[in-house]
This record gives sequence, C-alpha cells and structure tokens, in this order.
Amino acid sequence: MKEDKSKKGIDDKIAKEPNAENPYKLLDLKLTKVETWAAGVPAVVAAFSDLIEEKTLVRGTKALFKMNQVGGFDCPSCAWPDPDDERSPLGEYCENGAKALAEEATTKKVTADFFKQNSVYELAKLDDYQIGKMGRLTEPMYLPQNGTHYQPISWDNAFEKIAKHLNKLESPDEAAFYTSGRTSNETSFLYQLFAKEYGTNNMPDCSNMCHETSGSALRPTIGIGKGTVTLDDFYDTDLIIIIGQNPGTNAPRMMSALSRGKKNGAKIIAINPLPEAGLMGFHNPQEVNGILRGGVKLADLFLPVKINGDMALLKALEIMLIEFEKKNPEKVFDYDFIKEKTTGYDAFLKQFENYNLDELVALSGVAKEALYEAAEMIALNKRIIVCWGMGLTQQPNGVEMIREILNILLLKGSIGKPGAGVCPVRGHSNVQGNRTMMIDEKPTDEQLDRLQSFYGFNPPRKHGYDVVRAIKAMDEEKVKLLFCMGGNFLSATPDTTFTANAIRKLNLTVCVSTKLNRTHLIHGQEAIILPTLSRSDIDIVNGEAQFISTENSMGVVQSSKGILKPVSDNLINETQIVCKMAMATLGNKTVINWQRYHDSYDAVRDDIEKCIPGFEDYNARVRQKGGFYLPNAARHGQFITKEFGDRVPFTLTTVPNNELAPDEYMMATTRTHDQFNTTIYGLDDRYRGIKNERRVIFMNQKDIELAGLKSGDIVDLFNYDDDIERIAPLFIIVSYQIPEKNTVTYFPETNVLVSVNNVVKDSNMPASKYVKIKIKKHDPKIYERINRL
Ligand SMILES: Nc1nc2c(c(=O)[nH]1)N[C@H]1C(S)=C(S)[C@@H](COP(=O)(O)OP(=O)(O)OC[C@H]3O[C@@H](n4cnc5c(=O)[nH]c(N)nc54)[C@H](O)[C@@H]3O)O[C@H]1N2
Ligand SMILES: Nc1nc2c(c(=O)[nH]1)N[C@H]1C(S)=C(S)[C@@H](COP(=O)(O)OP(=O)(O)OC[C@H]3O[C@@H](n4cnc5c(=O)[nH]c(N)nc54)[C@H](O)[C@@H]3O)O[C@H]1N2
Ligand SMILES: [Mo]
Repeated sequence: MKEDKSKKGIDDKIAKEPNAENPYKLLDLKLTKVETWAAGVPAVVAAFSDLIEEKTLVRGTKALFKMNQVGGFDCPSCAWPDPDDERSPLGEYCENGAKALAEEATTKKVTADFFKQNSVYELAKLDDYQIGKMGRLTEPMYLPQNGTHYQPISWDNAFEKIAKHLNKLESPDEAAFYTSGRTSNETSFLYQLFAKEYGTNNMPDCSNMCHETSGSALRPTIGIGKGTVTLDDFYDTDLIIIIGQNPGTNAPRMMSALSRGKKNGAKIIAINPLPEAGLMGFHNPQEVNGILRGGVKLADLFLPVKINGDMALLKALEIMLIEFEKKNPEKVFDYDFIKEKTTGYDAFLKQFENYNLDELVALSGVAKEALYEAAEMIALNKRIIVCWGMGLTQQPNGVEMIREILNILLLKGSIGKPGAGVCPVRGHSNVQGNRTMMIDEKPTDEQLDRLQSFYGFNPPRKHGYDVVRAIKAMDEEKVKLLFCMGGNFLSATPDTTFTANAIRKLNLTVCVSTKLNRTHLIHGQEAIILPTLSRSDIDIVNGEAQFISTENSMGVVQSSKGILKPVSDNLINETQIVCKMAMATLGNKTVINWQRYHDSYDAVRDDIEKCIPGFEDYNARVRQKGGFYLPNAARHGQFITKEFGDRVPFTLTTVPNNELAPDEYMMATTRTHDQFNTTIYGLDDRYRGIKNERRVIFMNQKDIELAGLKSGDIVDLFNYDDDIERIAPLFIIVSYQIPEKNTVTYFPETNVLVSVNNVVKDSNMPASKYVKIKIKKHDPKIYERINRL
C-alpha cells in the first residue's frame, strides 16, 4: 500500500489498515442440522441465554414481560403488529425481540474512560460483533481533527460545535440528516421539521435501503405506499403467499398469525431460493403446546425460485391463470372488480401473446408441476394476501415485481376486502412511522403546504438526497456534514470502501446512538457521538415518566413506555437532542418554540395532529388501549391516485435478462438468525445450520463441483461492476439447498461487493440481493490487491 504523506493523524493510520471498514478473519465454523421448523424450546433458551450474556437477566426478564403489552413498550426489533385483542400472558415477544432487548438492556457500559484507553484506530480493527458487545454509550464524546481518541464533551459544547458547523456551510444542502427506523413519531416529526427550517430536504433514511421499493410500487397504483391488510385479515383468509421474506428470523411473531390463519383453513405458498425454517413449520414458544409437542406446518407449497426469477415465475402463474379462466369462464377472475376498479386489463391480457410459458418456467427455476399447483391454489381461492420482504425490494426490478403481484391480486379482485390484500412486511420497528412523520427526501407539496401554513416558514421544495445519492454527494464533497439519528450508516450502506472514503471527506459526522458502531470509527474530520435513551429505558421529562409513539407494519399507532433505569444519568432523549440542536443552530431565527417541544411530548403530538392527516385527537387516542388505526382508503377498496382516478392500473412489466458468464454467480446478501441489521447478536445462524461463523457462502453442490471446489474450501469473492475490482476475502463454502448459480452471503460483510450504482429502478435502493460475483480459491496475497481508492 502506498503511503499518502499529505495526510496526517488517525485517519491516515486507519486508511493504511486494509480492514478497518470491514475487518475479516475466520473463526471456527461448525455445521449443524438445517432446521425445517422455527421457534420452540431452542428459541426460548436462546432468548434467555442472550440476557445472561449481557449480564441483565433480572432487568431483561422484567422488561420482557412488559414488551408489547398494553401500557408497556414497543419491541425495538421488527414492525410486526401486536394483536388488537388478547395478548399472550406468556409474553408477546419472540426470540429475536428478546435478543434486541438484551442488546439495549445490557448493563455493560462504554464510558469516557473506555475511549481514553482505546484509540479509534484500535477499535476499528474489531469486527462488528466485538464492537457491539462493548455496551451502552453513556456520555457525549468528541473526536477532534487528527485526534486519536474520542474525548468527553458536555452536551452544550457538543450542540455548539454542531451549530457552528451547520451555520458555516455555504448552503443547507451541504448537510444530510439520516434516520434509522427506531426513532419515535415525536422525534421524527421534530427532526424533519428542524431539517426543513434549517433549509434542506436531504433526509436519507433506512427506508431507502428497505421498503422504498414497496412505496414506489404501491403509491402511484393503489394510492398509498403501505400495506392494506390487518392482523385480522390473516386470521380469516384463503391463501397467504410469502415471497422474498424470512419470517422465522425477521418477523417471528408473524408465524403466530400464519399458524392461526392455517388453523382456520388458509393455505400458504412460500417463494424463496432458500427453504427457510420459518416458512416451513412453526412451534409457538408462547403456547405450552408449541413448546412440548406438535406445532404447525406452514407452507403447503414451497417454490424454490432462482434469485430474481420471481418475475418469470409471476408471469408463468398469470399464463396458467388465464388458461384456467378460459376453461372455467368467470370462475377464476373477478370481472366485477376488474370492470369497476381497474384499468388496462385488455393490454395486460394481450401482452401474453409475446410470452412462452416454458421459457418463463425455465427462467424461474421452479418445476412446472409445482407452478401449476400454485396457480391452481390461486385460481380456486378468492381471498389472497401476498407478503413480501427484502427478497423482492432489493432487486433491480423490485418495483415492477411488486406491481406484477398487484396484477394477480387485481385479476382475483383480492385487494381492499377482508382477508385480502398486500402486506409489505416492514423492518425497523418504526420505519413506517418515520415516513408518516415526513422523514422523506421527497416530501409532497401537500405535506409542505400544511407545514407552511401551520408554522409560517417556507420549507424547501427541492427534493433532497436519498441514501445512494447522499453517498455520491459526500464523495463529490457536495455534502460536508452527516448527522445520523440512529443507525449505522457505513455498515448498512453498499460499496463499503467507496462509502468509507466518502465519509472520511466530511467535515463532521454526528451519530445519535445507543451502542458503539463502525460509523463512529470511520468518521469525518471531526466526529461527535451523542448517546441516547432506548425504547426500554425510562424517559423522564420534567419529573415525569413519558411515553412515545410508533406505527407498526399495519398502520396502528400506539404508545411505548420504557421501564428500565437508564445505564447513565447523562443520557437525554432523542426529542431533546433535536430541540437542543435546533435552538443552538437556529437561535433567534427560528419561528418555532423548540423549548416547548423539549419539555413536553404532548405538545409535539398536539402539533403533529395539526400537520399530518389521520392524527386527530392524537393525545387522547394514543392513550387508548391498543392505540388507533391510521386511515387507509385502499384497505376499504378505495384506490385514489392522481394519474388513474379511482382505478388501479394493471402494469405492463418486462422479464429481466439474468444471464451470467460461466464463472459468474448471483449473490443475495441476507441476515443471519443472530443479527439485527448491523448489530451482531451472535455468530450462529441456527436455522440454516451454521455455528460460529459469518464468513460463509451458500452454494449449490453442482456449482461447487463444476468450479473444482469443495465444501469447506476458503475462497475470495469479487465483483466487477463499473469496471472496478471489489474484493471480499476469506469466505468458507457451504453446500446448501439453493438453485444453481445462486449464492447467499451475510451482510454487512459482503456490502463491500455491492456497487453504489447497482440500484433498484424507480426506488433507487441498493439492489443488495442481486450482486454478480466471481468466486476464487483464497489467495494469501489478495490483501495487496484490495483497492482503497
Ligand atoms: N431478527 C431480526 N429481525 C429483523 C431484522 C434483523 O436483521 N434481524 N431486520 C429488520 C429489517 S430492517 C428488515 S427490512 C426485515 C428484513 O426481513 P426480510 O425481508 O426477511 O430480509 P432478509 O433476511 O434480508 O431476506 C429475506 C429473504 O429473501 C430471500 N431472497 C433473496 N433473494 C431472493 C429472490 O430473488 N427472490 C425471492 N423470492 N427471495 C429472495 C432470502 O432467501 C431471504 O429468505 O427484518 C426486520 N427484522
Ligand atoms: N447488503 C445489504 N445491506 C443492507 C440490507 C441487506 O439486506 N443487505 N438491509 C438494509 C435494510 S433493510 C436496512 S433497514 C438498513 C439498516 O440500516 P440502519 O438502520 O442504519 O442500521 P442498524 O443496524 O439497524 O442500526 C444499528 C445502530 O442503531 C443504533 N440504535 C439502536 N437503537 C437505537 C435507538 O433507539 N436510538 C438511536 N438513536 N440509535 C439506536 C445503535 O447504535 C446501533 O449501532 O440496512 C440495509 N443494508
Ligand atoms: Mo429494513
């Protein structure tokens, strides 16, 4: 590696370290049985062992029983809703909710002394698992330019520094304000309000890497960028299709809803390259029955689609449905619905003259008989729910694929009715609420008009940067300051080396965080860490314990009140952080009474009510048991859009060309059972039979043999998008039940291979489940080739 003499200090030292952005070393992989059932006793044992490891058994257990209970706090993990009616006395949590809680309820602390003893340089050599296990952040910290160690800073001085940096930028658009999806409604509202009053719509958020694709597909077609079903719909429906989503790991409580639906007669089809345990069967750990015996078989039919073979699969199903309808006129399609509620049906039908069923079947990778079976299940049933996750949204044609799903539902008249509709399964516990609160780089004129008329300032109208555009703007030095409200920007985003270098160009990075993470260690010229309260912490404002509110995957807004004593007296809540930053930055230029918001969540909610439709009587209704549903016209069969009036369009889409060179493979990056995004709880992926290693690559046995490799071989992975060599060294091959030419690895380790230009059309999300790679036997000299720009 050449030395750049022009740079000094710590950044330079890290820049010479080949693995500071993404350290790599192999552990001691053990393969265990691949599970075909999810949850059950091991899940309960795993949940409690995490609490023990985090030295928080009593605190954690006390908190677990309050989690997702009426009057308790909302699980910080996923956005799956709580039942409206009865909640399980054994607890409404799952193994992964318990792990998420253990992470934040930990009594381990990262103090000023810790930073004094550990330089940023040394910390950056640790992997994400080790960094995350250091404990909760306890006081604000500051890293001066060329500094080697973070040092304590008072809250006031921290805000003064941030204000000074913000005020010296040539334009407000030189700042970007990132949000991760745990932030409450109240904080989100104030945060976007501050960014707008300051003068920018640069609000990249985790949705830009998650469900932006779903919003982009649904908003212009059904009139709302959210799902249309509620939990009750799952309990009484005919058919549930789960495509590109892994509920056993990422939304475990969804399995209770699925099994209740099944008991009431629903069938399930799962479409996924991997036979995920949570799609196949479920033992409910919350029911004595589930722990001791039995359990419910989930998928009636599993379609092992090729990565990105979904479009071909959906079109093949449509051809089969059209044939069924021809043979059984008016039995398969809902012509009343098609006539009254849709547009474009004739053109939709006509397109199939150009498609060949057998070709589509081959592209999907699924056997024709299995597809017929699926088509038959769709043909024979009327009420269908389709759920999807990152398997679709992180594909280059994700927007089109979701619209193709919609086409099928339109044929069946299966949306906007009980037991029928679309269900994009959200990720972060309040990611949906963030968007409702206008955390959005492209707010609508209606939204801005309402803010303008209530507050009286002119919010900026120009759209801001999303995540991918923000990274590029940072690289081009158009953005000079990155403020992160939660999250772990570097580890979550694509093209790790490129992004790390873009971050290093910034004047200042500020992270509001609960735990130490990589974005604190690969930073701008100056860096500030602001520690904050988490969901489960008691939040006292003006002497009184407060609650915040969130919106779940099904549009229910409810309160959340922490119960644990914070690990430090020097933590303030996120809302207060925003208010203090606003007061320090805007001074007497502001037209908003930030002190009032600082002192009272009720005041924030009162004003949200005035600016965002659906929040009438917010303070009263959020205090009701179970909260309240936001309006959702599509749920009730009203689909209002500017372009199509009150009709939903059939969308004409195309089948992508997924051809690969002989030595190329398609890679999807996914989560293990032991992580929450970039927070690594442990090193196992229990359901997939992986123990004590994350640097694995799942491959089909035939591919392994064809490449002259064998299971257990150590390989390096390469991507060559944009004619740049991207390298992820040191992965172990695991032979797995996965379609040929397809591979799966875990993020964030393989984000380094995802080009920042590999994005989803229309939503501009990283297409991190569609990465073309090459695989070569590990070369010990590979490190010399790692290009650090
Ligand atoms: N415990 C835990 N819970 C979580 C999270 C976590 O990290 N840990 N993350 C949260 C967040 S932010 C989110 S967004 C959600 C994510 O939850 P999911 O949407 O389930 O996300 P992933 O695990 O990334 O991948 C989903 C599935 O897509 C499949 N897949 C990959 N490529 C394709 C394809 O081409 N076609 C099809 N049909 N399937 C494909 C993979 O095999 C995998 O089973 O979970 C949330 N909940
Ligand atoms: N290759 C690849 N990349 C992906 C994905 C993928 O499937 N493949 N998935 C993408 C998806 S779906 C998402 S949503 C993003 C996630 O991206 P992010 O939301 O940015 O990442 P997280 O790992 O969830 O953030 C973890 C950090 O949040 C902080 N934190 C936790 N709780 C709180 C809190 O209550 N308040 C505050 N202020 N901070 C808190 C902690 O410090 C922790 O280190 O990653 C994306 N990246
Ligand atoms: Mo997500």
